[in-house]
Amino acid sequence: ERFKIRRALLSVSDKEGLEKLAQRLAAHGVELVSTGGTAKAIKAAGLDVRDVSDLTGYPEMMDGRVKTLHPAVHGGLLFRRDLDTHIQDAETHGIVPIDLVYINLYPFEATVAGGADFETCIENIDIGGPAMLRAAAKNGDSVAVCTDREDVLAVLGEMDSGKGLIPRALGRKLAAKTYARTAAYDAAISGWYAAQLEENAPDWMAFGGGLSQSLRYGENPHQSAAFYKTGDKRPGVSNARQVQGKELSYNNINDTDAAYELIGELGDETPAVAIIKHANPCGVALGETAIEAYRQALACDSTSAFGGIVALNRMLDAETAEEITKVFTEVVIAPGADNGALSVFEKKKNLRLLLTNGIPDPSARGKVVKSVAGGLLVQDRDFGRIDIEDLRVVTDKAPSEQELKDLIFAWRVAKHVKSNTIVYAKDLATVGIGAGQMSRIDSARIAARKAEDAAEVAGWPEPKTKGCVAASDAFFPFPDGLLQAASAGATAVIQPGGSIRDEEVIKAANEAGIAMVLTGMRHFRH
Ligand code: 93A
Repeated sequence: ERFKIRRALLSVSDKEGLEKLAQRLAAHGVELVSTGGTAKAIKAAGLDVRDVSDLTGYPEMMDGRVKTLHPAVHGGLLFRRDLDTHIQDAETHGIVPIDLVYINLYPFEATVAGGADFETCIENIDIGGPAMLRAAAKNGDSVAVCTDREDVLAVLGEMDSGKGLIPRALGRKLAAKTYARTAAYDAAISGWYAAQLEENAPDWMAFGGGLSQSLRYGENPHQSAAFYKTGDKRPGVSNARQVQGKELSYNNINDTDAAYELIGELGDETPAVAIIKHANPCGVALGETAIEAYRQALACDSTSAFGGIVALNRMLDAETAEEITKVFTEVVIAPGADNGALSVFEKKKNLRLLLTNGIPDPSARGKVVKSVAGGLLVQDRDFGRIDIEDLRVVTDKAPSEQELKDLIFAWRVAKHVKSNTIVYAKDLATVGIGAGQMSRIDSARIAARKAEDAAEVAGWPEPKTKGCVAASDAFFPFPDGLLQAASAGATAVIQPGGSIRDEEVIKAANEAGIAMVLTGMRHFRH
C-alpha cells in the first residue's frame, strides 16, 4: 500500500535547509502551500508557492495566532481518501488534499530555557502547528507528517526511488513519531506553566530537561542508575564538557557537584581550590596562585585527598596540573585549561577533566530535590550568603582583620560540609574539617584530630589549629563544642547563634578569651 504526494504544506519556525527540501518537493511536481514567513523564504529561493490564505480565504490574523486553523487545511489533512462520503464532503466544500506536512513548532522549549518572560513564553506556544501535526498523523496512512528535516529527507528518499509513492509503513512510523513530539511539546508547556503557579516547583518542571546518560551503576555496583538534566544552562556539573578520561560515575557526578558548588561560593577574585571526598571537602584554600591554593588545600588532609575530586575557580596552568597529577585524582573541574595543562593531563588517561563555562553563582535561585520513601522533598537552593558587614560581634574581644577574613572563609566552606560540621581555618585555608557527625562536639574533636594528623604527616612542630578560627554550621547548643574548639587553639569563632543557651556560650567564649561573631543564618546540609 502506497500513497502519492500531490500537495505539501510547509510551515516551519526553524527555516534551516528549507529551500533545498522545497526544491526537491517541487521537482516531483508537488504543489507547495505555506504560511507567511515560510512562503516568503520559499519565494526568495525562486520557487512557486501558494499562500495558505489563498486556500482558506482568510488572511493570517491576530499577529499570526490564526493562520492555518481552518477546515480548508484540516479537512485537507483529515479526509479519508478511501471513503466516498469523505471525498464527497471535500468536493462539496472545495477542500483539496494535503498529503505532506513539514512543520516545526514555535520554539517554546528554547524560549523558556533562554529565560524569557511570561508573555513571551505564552506567545511561543504553537497552536496551529500541533493541531496540523495531530490531524496529519491521524491520517498517517495517507499523509506523510514530518516534524524535522530528517523526516522530509526520508519521504523524499522514497519519492526518488518509488515513483513519487510513499509506503504506508513510513506514514505510520512518522505518525507515531509525531505524537511523541506533540506530547513532549505539551509536557514542556504544562511543566513550565505549573512552575509559574507553584513557587516550589523543581527546576526540571520549569526547564523541561530529560535523560542525559545511563550510568554504569549507582552509588554501589548492584544499583542501576541514570543522569537526568533539568535543562538549566547555568555553569555547573551538568553543563561541563568532559575533555578526557573515563566515563563519569554516579559518585563522580555527585562529588563533582559538591566540589564545584563550593568553588562557586568562594568566587573568582582569588585563586581557590577545593578537594572533595564523598561529597565533603577534605581541603579548601585560597592562594596567590592556583598552585599555592592547591598545595594549601592538599596540606589540610592529604591522606583523604587520595582518589578525590579537585575543583578550581580559574584556568588551569601546566604547573598546577603537574602538581595535581602527583596525587591520584578521579576528577578535575575548572573553568578552563591552557594547552600546557591539557598536555599534562593527557598523560593521565583515566583522569576525568571537566571544563565549564564559568563557576556557579552562589546567590542564584533554584530548587533542590531529595527523594524520600514515596515522595520528593523540594526546597530552595541554599542561596544564603553572609558578608563581613552582616556579622554581629557578641564577645568582649572583637576579631582582628585577618580573623574576620578567615571567619568568612571558614563559614562559606562550612556551608558545603555535611552537618554537623566544624571547620577550622587559618590564612584562608582549612586546617581541620569535621563533617557529618551526630553531635557537634564530635565534629569539633574530629576536626582537631585531623589537624594533628596533618601536622604529623607534614612534620610540622604543632597542628595548624593553633591560632586558627572555627566555623560551626549551626548554633552551639552547649558551651562544650565551643570549648573544644578553644582547646584546639581557635582564637575566633563564627556561628549562627539562636540557642536558648547563647548567653552561656558567649560567657564561655569570654572566659576562654576568644572572639565570637554571629551570622543569624544556619547552613544545615544533610
Ligand atoms: O500561532 S499559531 O499557533 N496559529 C496558527 O494557525 C499556525 N499555523 C502554523 N502558529 C501557527 N503555525 C506555526 O507557524 C507553525 O507551527 C510554524 O512554527 C510557524 C511558521 O510560521 P511562518 O511560516 O509565518 O514563519
